[in-house]
Amino acid sequence: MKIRRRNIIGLLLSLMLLLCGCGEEQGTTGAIDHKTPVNDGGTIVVGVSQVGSESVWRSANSKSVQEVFTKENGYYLIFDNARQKQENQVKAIRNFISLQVDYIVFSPITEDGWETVLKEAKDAGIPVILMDRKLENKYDGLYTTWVGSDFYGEGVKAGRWLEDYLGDKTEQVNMVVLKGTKGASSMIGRTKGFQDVAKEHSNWKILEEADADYTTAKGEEEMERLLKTYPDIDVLVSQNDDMTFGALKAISAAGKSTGVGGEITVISFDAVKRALELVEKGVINLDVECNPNQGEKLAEVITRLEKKQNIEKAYYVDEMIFTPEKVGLYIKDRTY
Ligand code: GYE
Repeated sequence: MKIRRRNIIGLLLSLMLLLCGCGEEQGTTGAIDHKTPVNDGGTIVVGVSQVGSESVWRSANSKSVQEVFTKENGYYLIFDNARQKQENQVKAIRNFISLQVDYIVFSPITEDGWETVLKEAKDAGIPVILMDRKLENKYDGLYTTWVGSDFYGEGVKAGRWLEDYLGDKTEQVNMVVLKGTKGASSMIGRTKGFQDVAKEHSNWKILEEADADYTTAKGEEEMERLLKTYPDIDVLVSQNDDMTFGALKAISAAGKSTGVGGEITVISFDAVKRALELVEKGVINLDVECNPNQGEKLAEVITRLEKKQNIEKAYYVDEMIFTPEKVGLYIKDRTY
């Protein structure tokens, strides 16, 4: 039988002590059932620190992890929802370290601000696997590997599609960008990727890039403000579907139309089912897919680490783009 750092019963006891009083409000203890006695037959204990539940994408990402790190698959999952607060993520990671989990998986809300806690994990000898968002390069020695999307590439895809869509149009094209969470690698990559294509076109004018934190409420609020500030918006680039849903509400409240044949061309990211349905209806012109199904890859990486096999520093998930012409083929199979 495999010797783990700590047997699971001891872990449960510590966990109860540590988390006692936190309760569901803190969003901790996702997959823990304190009442079930667990026998450690080589169970792999994984602590997952999730950013929050700010978007449909995020919920799908959490589900993908929870579906794979199950008792049946030989895992014991401690899942923590940080509710969009970096300090909650730091706290969760510290808990995982005290519990001597076998692996820490976490989606860093921002690219920076992890120095101390990641050093603590390293000193404790616990491998850290990043999920979804990345860290600044200076952290390269403090995590084992990363599983996620090519955010810069997603931004470029949006730009290249728009290039194609606008054809040889030479008049000025006015754009606004709704950006995701400040400091998040997905926001940084998508912004830069799109900007780099925009720079190649002297007639593309980015009027403003507004922070909207990946939420529907902020998307609506910011879009309402942008519409009042700039009466002539031609293109909206919204860095996730949730912000797009809010923005579409604001646009229709302002009496404007979007999508195919509409006044404002809409580019969105994530490609969740509800957004794909809007692509099919021609309300959204383009949705750049971001794949939240990262659980399987994470488990594969852990299996490799368990077998002491080589692993890469980064694993990219597959992604595509959706336009009204071909989206119909994909909608029914979309589970999120
Ligand atoms: O696009 C957004 C989520 O980091 C890729 O975070 C992720 C983004 C995703 O809240 O919907």
